[in-house]
Amino acid sequence: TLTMTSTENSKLPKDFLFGYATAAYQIEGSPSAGGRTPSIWDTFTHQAPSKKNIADGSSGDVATDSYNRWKEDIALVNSYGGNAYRFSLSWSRIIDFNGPTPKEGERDPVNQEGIKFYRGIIEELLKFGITPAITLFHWDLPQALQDRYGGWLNKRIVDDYVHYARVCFEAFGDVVKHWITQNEPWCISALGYGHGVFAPGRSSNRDRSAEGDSSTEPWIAGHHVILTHAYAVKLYRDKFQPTQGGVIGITLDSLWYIPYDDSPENVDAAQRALDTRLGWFADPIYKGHYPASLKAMLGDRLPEFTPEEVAVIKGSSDFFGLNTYTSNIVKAGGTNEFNGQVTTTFTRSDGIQLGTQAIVPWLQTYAPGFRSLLNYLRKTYNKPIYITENGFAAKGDVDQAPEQAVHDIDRVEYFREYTQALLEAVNVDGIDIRAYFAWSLLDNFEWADGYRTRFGVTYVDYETQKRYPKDSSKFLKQWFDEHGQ
Ligand code: GBH
Repeated sequence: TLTMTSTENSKLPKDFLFGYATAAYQIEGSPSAGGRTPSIWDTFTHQAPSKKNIADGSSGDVATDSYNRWKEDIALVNSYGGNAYRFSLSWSRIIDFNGPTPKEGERDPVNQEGIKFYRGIIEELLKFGITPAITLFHWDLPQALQDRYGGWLNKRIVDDYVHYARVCFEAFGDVVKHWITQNEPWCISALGYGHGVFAPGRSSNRDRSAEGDSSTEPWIAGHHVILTHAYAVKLYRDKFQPTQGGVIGITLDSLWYIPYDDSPENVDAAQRALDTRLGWFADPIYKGHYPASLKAMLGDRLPEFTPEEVAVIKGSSDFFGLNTYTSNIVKAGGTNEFNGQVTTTFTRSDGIQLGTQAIVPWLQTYAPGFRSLLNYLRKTYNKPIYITENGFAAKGDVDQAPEQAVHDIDRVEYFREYTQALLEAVNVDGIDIRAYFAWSLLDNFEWADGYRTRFGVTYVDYETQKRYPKDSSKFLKQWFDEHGQ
């Protein structure tokens, strides 16, 4: 592999967006403030502790209290050299679900307090010259929509989602020029409806959930996520893009998959893993159809798009939004359909670990896989790439006083290697990459893991809500100072 030697060759493109990412439910807290109604994550986190939905029994009720401390958070983005901030909007703050189910042809009203809240954040960002990149949906589905018709399992969600998107484009589109419709549909579908470890926690395989049919529901939920994305994009392109001039697309999550050895079955298995994690959503959106391997695995359990829907879905993303954290080594065999019926490991055929282990079992540092994935995306989908999340949960983060925890050596090492791979992807491989957001601005509510797993470049003391910049924030600032232009 080529590596770079000269520094002139290691610049990022002009207008590159560099910054930090968060998501509403993971940071805001204040679940009943300003007319907000519950989301499925409020419900899921508040279910009986015996269900063990959340490892430490916690919830996002307080989180990093960013509903009140958002000014301080934005000042952090600025002090860490960010010229962009990716955050998500809470659907349950923006649309008012306090009233009765609307009659046919009517919609739930807009909650002006929610609009005001996010308008404040956006204007504060603009004061600092920080570009807002908005995720419309990062998993916190309004509970009302779950109760009315089963949320993602019902196609009625398309109208509700498009209504919500329209309200956001109208309220913020004069100043917001970067829109992400959906965050990681694989997680919504496979973890919410397959493994049942994320809200709404439906699974036929999971002992603590009696409800749900994991052989069909994840594929239906995923199908509807694609449709909501595509119809919101159509609305934006028809009614807003011509005057507002922004870009809109989707964020998918993927790992890089490395065959265990060069046997044809393991090479095939790695491709199938990629088809299932990434192609499930990327192929319809960028090519207009599901991957053949997914169809072969699922038969008529995989829903079909009508020709009119295909026309809306195909090409419905202005960019490729990528969240990526790690790589897996893949062997053929296994029953888990959500990873393409393969088995995955971090242990190479020579017995050596792929990289440095994070505190979570699913994550090891392996930057060459990041560069390979970027090359695969260019080859397969050929769109400008926005890296909307990338980060690490270091072992040293836990059970330490903040003064020690801020020296996050493993996270600095992770970012050093991944940002170097990014520079090589841009300058050596010539890939069109336009954004990089580190996950995350702050330690925050890490979904089913609760608060013990910390992904922040800022340490948060959950007793005092005091923020402490970690060494990784200094590393990233310096990196962008050096390579941005
Ligand atoms: C991202 O998901 C999310 O967008 C973000 O909100 C989150 O905080 C961040 O990652 C860090 O995790 O796959 O069953 O072993 C990344 C994909 C999906 C990886 C859930 C970890 C754990 C459960 N993540 N997965 S499982």
